[in-house]
Amino acid sequence: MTKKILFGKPKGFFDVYDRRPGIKDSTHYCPGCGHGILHKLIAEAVVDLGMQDDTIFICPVGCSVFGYYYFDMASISVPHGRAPAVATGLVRANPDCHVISYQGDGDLGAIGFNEFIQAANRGENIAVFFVNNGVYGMTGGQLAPTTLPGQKTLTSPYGRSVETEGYPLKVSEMVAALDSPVYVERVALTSPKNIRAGRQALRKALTYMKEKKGFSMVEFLVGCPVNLKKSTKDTDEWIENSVIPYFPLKCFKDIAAERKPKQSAVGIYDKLKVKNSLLETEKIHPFDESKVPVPAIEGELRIKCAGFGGQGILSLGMLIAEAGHLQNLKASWLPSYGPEMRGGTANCSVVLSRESIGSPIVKESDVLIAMNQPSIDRFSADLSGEGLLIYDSVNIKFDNPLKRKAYAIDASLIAKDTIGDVRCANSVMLGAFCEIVAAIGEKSFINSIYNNFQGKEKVIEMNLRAFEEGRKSARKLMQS
Ligand SMILES: Cc1ncc(C[n+]2csc(CCOP(=O)(O)OP(=O)(O)O)c2C)c(N)n1
Ligand code: SF4
Repeated sequence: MTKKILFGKPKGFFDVYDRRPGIKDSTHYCPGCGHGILHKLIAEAVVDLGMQDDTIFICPVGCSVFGYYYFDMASISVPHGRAPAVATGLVRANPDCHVISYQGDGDLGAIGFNEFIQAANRGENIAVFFVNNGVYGMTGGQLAPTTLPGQKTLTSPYGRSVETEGYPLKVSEMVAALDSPVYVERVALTSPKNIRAGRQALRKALTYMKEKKGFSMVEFLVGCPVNLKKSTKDTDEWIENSVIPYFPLKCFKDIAAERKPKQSAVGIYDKLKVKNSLLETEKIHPFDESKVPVPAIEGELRIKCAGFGGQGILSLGMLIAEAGHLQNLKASWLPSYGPEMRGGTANCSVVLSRESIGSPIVKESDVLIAMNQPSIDRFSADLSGEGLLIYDSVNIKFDNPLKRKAYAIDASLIAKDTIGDVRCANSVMLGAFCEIVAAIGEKSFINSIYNNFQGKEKVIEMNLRAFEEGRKSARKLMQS
C-alpha cells in the first residue's frame, strides 16, 4: 500500500526520529492517543511564533516521557511531577527562555500537584499543558485524580466511588481561582472544531509566555483508547458525551491584557554583597580576615557536632562553618532537625575545604564534638581512623574502645562556674576545637562570634571569654 501524505510534518519535529530506537518514522503513541495530536499542535506553534530556538520542552514521567524523540528544540526530562519546579529554575536562571511544562493528570494532579499549584500561585512565566486523559496511561490505566465518578479503571474495577475516592479534581477551576495566573482554559482534542479551538488556546498560552505575562495553563481533554478499551471513534464520543459534561470546555480566565510583562527576579550572586547584607561585616568585624592566609587543609575537614537540643549545637556548627568561610575556605553546614531535637540528640554536619565540597552530609567524620552521652554513643563509631574526638566530660562517660585521639573538656562546668552561664558551653567547645584542630586562626572564630551575636554586647563578651577558656583547657590537655 502506498502512503499519501496530505499534510507535511511540522518544522518543530525532527525530519527523522533518530533518537528513537528501532522505528524512526513514527511515534511510540498508540493510535488515537491525544499526545500525538497535542505534540503536533505544539510543534507547529513554536515555529510559527518564532520560539523554536529558545523553548525548552519538559518531558514528564508518563506516556509523553519520550517527547525529546520528536521535538526539534531543547528538552529536559524530569522526575515525576517535578516539571513546574524545574521550569521555575529554568526561567529564573534565564528569564528569556520559554518553558513548556507538559504534564499528564497523574503527573500534575497527583504526585506533582503541590509543585504545580505553587508555581501557578507564584505566577511563574511558564506555559503548562495539562493532558487530562482520565487515567495513568503509561502504567496500564490506573485511577487518576481526574477519573470520572463511576469510571472503571484498573484500580477501580467497580467504577470510581466518590465515597472512597472523592470527586474528580477540577484543576482548571482551582487554578483560575488563584490571583496570579493570567490564562486558564480547558479544551478537548476530539472533533476538528475542538482541535482548532485547542490550537488557538495553546498559541495564546505560548504568546503570553513570550510576552512575559506570567503563568498560563491549558487543560486538554484527550483520549487514551487503549486503557479505556474503546476504539478511537468511541473514545472521542465518550469524551464529548461523558467527560465534557463533567469538565466543561471553557476559558476560565484571560487577564493577560491587564498585566505588565514580568520583571526578572534579580539574583544576588555577588559573594561580597551576600556577605555584607547578611553579616554587615565592615561594621562589626574587629579583625580583617582578608589578611589571614587560607588554611592549608588537605582535602575536606569533615566535622560532626552533636548534643542535646538547647545546648547550642547548631550554633556551634555554624560558628565553625563561618570561621572557615571567613578565611576563604568553602564551608557547608547541614543541621539535622527532627524528633531528635526534643530531648535526644541534635546534630549538624560541617565541611571545610579549599576546593568545592562534594556533599554536605558527614557520615565518617574527622572531628566529632560531642556534648552529651547519646551523641557519643551514636557518632563515635563513625570517626575516621585518624579522627579526633572532643567531648564534654561533665555530661559524658567514655572509655574510648576504639582508642581514638580524644580530648575531655569540662565545658559545662567551665561555662557554669567560670563564665556564669551554662549556655556558653558550646563556645568553650569552640575554643577547644580551635586549639586542638588548629586549622583556622582564632581571629576568624572571634569574628564569627561577633557576627553571630550582633548587637548583644554582653553575650559576645561572655562567649569570647568562654572561647578563651576552651582554648586554655585544650592547651593544658595537649601539654600533659
Ligand atoms: C516517582 C515515581 N512514581 C511512580 C512512577 C510510576 N509511573 C510512571 S508513569 C505514571 C503515571 C502517569 O500518568 P499520567 O501523568 O496521567 O500520564 P499518561 O501516561 O496518562 O500520559 C506513574 C505513576 C514513576 N515513574 N515515578
Ligand atoms: S497508553 Fe494511552 S496515553 Fe499512553 S500512548 Fe497509549 S493511548 Fe496514549
